[in-house]
Amino acid sequence: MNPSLLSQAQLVSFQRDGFVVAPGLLEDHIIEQMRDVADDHVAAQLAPVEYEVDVQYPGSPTDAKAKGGETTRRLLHAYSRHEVYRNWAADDSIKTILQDLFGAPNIELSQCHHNCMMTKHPGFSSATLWHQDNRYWSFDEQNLISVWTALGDENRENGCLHVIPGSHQLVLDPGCFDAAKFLRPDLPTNKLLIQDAIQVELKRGDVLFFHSKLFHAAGQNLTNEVKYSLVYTYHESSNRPIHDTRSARSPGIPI
Ligand SMILES: O=C(O)CCC(=O)C(=O)O
Repeated sequence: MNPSLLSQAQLVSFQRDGFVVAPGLLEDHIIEQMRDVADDHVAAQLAPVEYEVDVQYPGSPTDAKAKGGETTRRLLHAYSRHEVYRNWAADDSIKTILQDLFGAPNIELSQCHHNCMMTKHPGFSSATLWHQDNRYWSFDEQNLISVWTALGDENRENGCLHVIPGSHQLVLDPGCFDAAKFLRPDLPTNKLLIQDAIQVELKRGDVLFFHSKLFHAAGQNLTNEVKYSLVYTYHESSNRPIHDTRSARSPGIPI
């Protein structure tokens, strides 16, 4: 393995909190290239795209014909979209940090989960309620890590992520969740849990690593600029997707 890019304290904080930020990992000229590609693909609505109207989260346009009905939410299959995205997915810095966080040498990118450019557009972006990413993911072990690269500053105003530190260790009863596996905000026990949330503000080029069981949420973009975040999910090569599930639809990419 390469020498670690995270300090021992950062590695410990990931185990404890379920997330860690590597500041300024991505160089500015690469960010510019990534943003240009995203701008082009949004303008062309280059498939596969998920629209705000598809998610029907709080704040989404009601239907495709409503104002803002063509607002993109995610440019899907980011890995296949452009070399600049592929290169970053397998960059040495990402690989080394993931090897440290998993404590294992062989890592794969899942093409089935995240693998997208998250876009949050002014005017029509929606909020995401509290959830764990692995609610619909099917692997031998619920031990995956998502890598969220900020292609611009992320803060409360433009809908940055909020997380509940340490919540990746929780085991909650099914009754804590609604039908879509979001935490029910009406339950007193959930309200207590959510009180511990913090916002994860990121600077352009920062990279957030977070565990697939970490509870997180995000707000709407209330600014005048689109927010772009490139998000990939990884697992140890020995942690296999369950046959015939969505997690097994496309092969993992060893990095
Ligand atoms: O930016 C957001 O709204 C959060 C997205 C998110 O949490 C997810 O896709 O799992």
